[in-house]
Amino acid sequence: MNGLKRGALIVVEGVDRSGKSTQCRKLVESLKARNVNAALVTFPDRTTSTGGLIDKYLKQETHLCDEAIHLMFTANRWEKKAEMERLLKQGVTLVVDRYSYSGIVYSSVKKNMSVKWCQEPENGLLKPDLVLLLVLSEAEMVKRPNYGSEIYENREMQEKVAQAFRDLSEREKWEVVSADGGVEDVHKELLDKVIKKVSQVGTQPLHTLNF
Ligand code: NYM
Ligand code: MG
Repeated sequence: MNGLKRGALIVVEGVDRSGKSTQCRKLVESLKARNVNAALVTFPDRTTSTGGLIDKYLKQETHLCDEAIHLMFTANRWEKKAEMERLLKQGVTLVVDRYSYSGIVYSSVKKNMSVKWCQEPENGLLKPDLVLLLVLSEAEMVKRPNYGSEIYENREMQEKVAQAFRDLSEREKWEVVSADGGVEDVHKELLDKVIKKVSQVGTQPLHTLNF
């Protein structure tokens, strides 16, 4: 890599309303303030052609069968792979708000698609250097009842998703961070882990997902 240090691929996962988007924005700001070249990536990216369809599906303005929408979410990540790889190799650390794990978890809790089936099309995408899972306690989940009107935003689905994320985090040995605390406390804990990772990956090769 000509001595140039690459950026780190950092993924933040969790249920809806766990504070991911706020935390991802703050991570990018804090990294930049420390002169770490960083950028935010959000999935689904609703601005691309697949993203437009995903947006309509989530808002329940169009119907797609479970298998088709699963593959749309995956295609939405494939569309961004080359650009993400280019940025990482240029030394930009990417903070990613949801990734393949959201894809696998939200789809596989529907029961008609196995985890194995859901994982398959994710293979070959860039492998994160660090996955941070934001978890809400049962008590805190009850305090945040104001889901929006998108398709998966209901208690039953979110509880299944939360459990599936916990199972995956144990298998994959992720960093699990409580999202119950105040925004600044959660931010501090995340930033600490991210900064450590950024300093470690410099000359390490990028890998791809291989479930
Ligand atoms: N979602 C997100 C999926 O079902 N599969 C995926 O691959 C991704 C990236 O989209 N309820 C779901 C989870 C969310 C919804 O995401 C919209 P967000 O981060 O709430 O905008
Ligand atoms: Mg949401």
